[in-house]
Amino acid sequence: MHIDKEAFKAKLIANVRILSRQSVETATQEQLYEALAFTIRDYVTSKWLETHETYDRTGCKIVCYLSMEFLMGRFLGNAIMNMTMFDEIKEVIDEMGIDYNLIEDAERDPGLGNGGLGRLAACFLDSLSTLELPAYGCGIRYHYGIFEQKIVDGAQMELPDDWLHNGDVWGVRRREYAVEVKFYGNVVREMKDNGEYRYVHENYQSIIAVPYDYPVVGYNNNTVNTLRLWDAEAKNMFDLEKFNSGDFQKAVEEQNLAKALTDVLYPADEHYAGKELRLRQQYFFVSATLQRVITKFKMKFGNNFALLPEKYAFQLNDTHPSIAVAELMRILVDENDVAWDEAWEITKKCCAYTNHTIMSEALEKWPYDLFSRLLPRIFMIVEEINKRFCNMLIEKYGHDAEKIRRMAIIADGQIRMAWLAIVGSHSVNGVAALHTEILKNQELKDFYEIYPERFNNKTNGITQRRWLGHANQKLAKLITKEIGDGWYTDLDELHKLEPLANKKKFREAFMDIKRENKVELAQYFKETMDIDIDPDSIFDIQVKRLHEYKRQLLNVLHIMHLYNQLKEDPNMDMVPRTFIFGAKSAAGYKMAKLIIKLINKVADLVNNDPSINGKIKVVFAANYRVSLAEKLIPAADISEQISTASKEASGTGNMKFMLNGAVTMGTLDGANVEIMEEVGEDNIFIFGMKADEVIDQYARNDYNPWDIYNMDPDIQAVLNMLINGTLDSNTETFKPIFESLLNGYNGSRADEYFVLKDFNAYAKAQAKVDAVYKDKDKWAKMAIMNTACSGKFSSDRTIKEYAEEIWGLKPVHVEMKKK
Ligand code: 26V
Repeated sequence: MHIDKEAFKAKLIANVRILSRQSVETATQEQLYEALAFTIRDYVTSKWLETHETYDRTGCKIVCYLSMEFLMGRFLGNAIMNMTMFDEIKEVIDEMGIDYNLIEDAERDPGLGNGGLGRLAACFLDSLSTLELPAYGCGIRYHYGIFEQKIVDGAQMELPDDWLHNGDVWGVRRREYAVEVKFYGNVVREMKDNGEYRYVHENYQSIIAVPYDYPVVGYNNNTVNTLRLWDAEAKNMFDLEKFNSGDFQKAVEEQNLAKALTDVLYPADEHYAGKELRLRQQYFFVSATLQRVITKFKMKFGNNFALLPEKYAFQLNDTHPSIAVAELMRILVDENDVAWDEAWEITKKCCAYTNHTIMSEALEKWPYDLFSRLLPRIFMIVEEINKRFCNMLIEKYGHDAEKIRRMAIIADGQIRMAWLAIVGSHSVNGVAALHTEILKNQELKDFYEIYPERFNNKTNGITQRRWLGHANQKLAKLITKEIGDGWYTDLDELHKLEPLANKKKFREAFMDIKRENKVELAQYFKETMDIDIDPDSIFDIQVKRLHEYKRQLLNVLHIMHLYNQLKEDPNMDMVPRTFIFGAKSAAGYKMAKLIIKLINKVADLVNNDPSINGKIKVVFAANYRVSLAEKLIPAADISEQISTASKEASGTGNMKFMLNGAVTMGTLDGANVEIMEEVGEDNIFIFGMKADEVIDQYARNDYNPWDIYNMDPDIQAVLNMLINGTLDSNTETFKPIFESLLNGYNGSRADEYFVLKDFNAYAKAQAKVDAVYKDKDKWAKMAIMNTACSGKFSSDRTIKEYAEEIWGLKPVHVEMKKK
């Protein structure tokens, strides 16, 4: 988009003045950031208004992506890029003598998500806007996002993430769309005029849900969709009516209910704890979203609810918003007199469910009494859904009581949210081909048997705009110079780079950029941690949430093994390697925290031992988050994707690394399988057990890691370091890791994730990396092939599949009215 540079400059100067009473010369970086953001927001708003006018005028279908998490990353740079204003704005900023990068760096990450699931939601919104697909992201405006991580004496400390501290430049509070959400109380039955019954919720406590809208700017078009995040507010300081009628207690309770509700994101991914506050959060944003949708629907289309599935689709991001199934039924049946059967058909047509994990710890199962107390009417509706579903099962499998017990939505005093989501949706999808197969054949086998037509795969993707266009501007420029800028909206264009892998000049240019990115990262580590790393070493990076199944432990045990080898033979021939980790652990996940400590203690040992001649370095990059990922990923040579096969649903970091020319070291798990298909076996390092082997081995239950320990002196030496004082003078510190690998810990099986079983295969694959890297040309070709073959992993491809195969959603072009 072309801008009038002088007008822009004048606006920016004026905004610095208005917002901070400063001049450009005296303003702080934060103040300059705020002023620039406001200036950009002005341009965004014209498109935003036009987009919604177009949606209203055409009455087009809209998808609501319901998610507890949106890990958006910084807005400013992304908005500027997507508005295609970057070059001009950069010029203006340079002319004004301001350092553009420092301004971008002044924006705090809105960390409203834990990891993959939340970041996927953000990539999807970017693609939806870029593809001109009408969409809302619907979620919660947490006052505190994912905690800020500090490392103190090797251990993780959690600090609150006060991301709203300097205000909220991008959010627009929309008091006019506030809705009331009701909790607790009781339900009474009333006779309607026609002799039927209606259920009425009484004596409830209310919370007001107030939406804040954030713009989601499409790339090089006029579409600006909305991320709508709901905040909780108390109904009244003192609800006077209740106060006067003597219910002081309740007025105060409502105050308290509102206060905590949207305070903080639950920071434990893949671990369900059954906390009431979380269920409150879920119902709160789902109910607010659906109430608002139905109100708007009725304004446009009256009470013709049969039309609802043609106008709205609700995508459930995991089971977290699956209560939508029951809430939509409530709104249709109780509030709008739609008959049950008709409402049920509408609900199923509107809802679709995505599964993001097979880790059983993550399955949400709410205790019956907690659920029925908090949401008495919703509970009745779930009971009715369950009754009808079980009746259907009895008709089908009358003889098989065990199966019916397994499949019931309510059983063993619990409500199984995944089952509710499956039964109430027309689509159930996994997030990578392997994952979907495991769902169909193992985890959700019973449901696949009765609803085969509902199951489908949607392999995840990432947005190339943020993860190449913004994160790796040098590479983006080089690629555009060679093949044009079509890849911004059609990532398959990158295939045009394949023949260039054979051109020496291109290989040099490509690897020069990789080296520059490595130098920049090395500088960042020097400044923030005062550590020296060699940009000519192999940058081997594993960044993701810390979880045992992701096997950061395998990586660090291998580093200890390398260290032992170097101690034996300091002249061992190897390319120097820098191992970089970034990972947050759930605060209460002891083993994960201990693994963080282990990584840091190994870093202390290795980095401070002059006898190994700096051949290996270990860096734990604290507070891993989207903005840090944007610095790390472009500098990677090796991308570690080493989860126990069958456990990682997809992974999306793997795709970001591939796009940026890193070579994957991985197991055949999640989307790694498809990455190998795209890039070819020669351009990836694959090792270890296959998914079916893991599943079989687990079923046989005859694995004994002691056999490995006893037979393999290298592994024995490494494990002994955990308990012999090498890493920590207190020999008890890492004992739980030793125990978990050999005997099982806290009820888990010995080496539950097959770290020792895969160790040798991993070490061998790592040795191969070393050998291949020595051949500079060969490595460059591999790196280029990874970028060139990453087209499939654009979230644009993923979103097109959702739009066509699940939502029935068509693009709507937004035209700007002439001024
Ligand atoms: C579960 C829970 C349980 C209660 C506490 C808070 C909380 C937060 C998140 C979750 C579910 C996490 C599931 C998840 O993030 N799955 C990841 O989804 C990615 C996108 O599909 C996928 O690439 C990763 O492989 C998968 O682990």
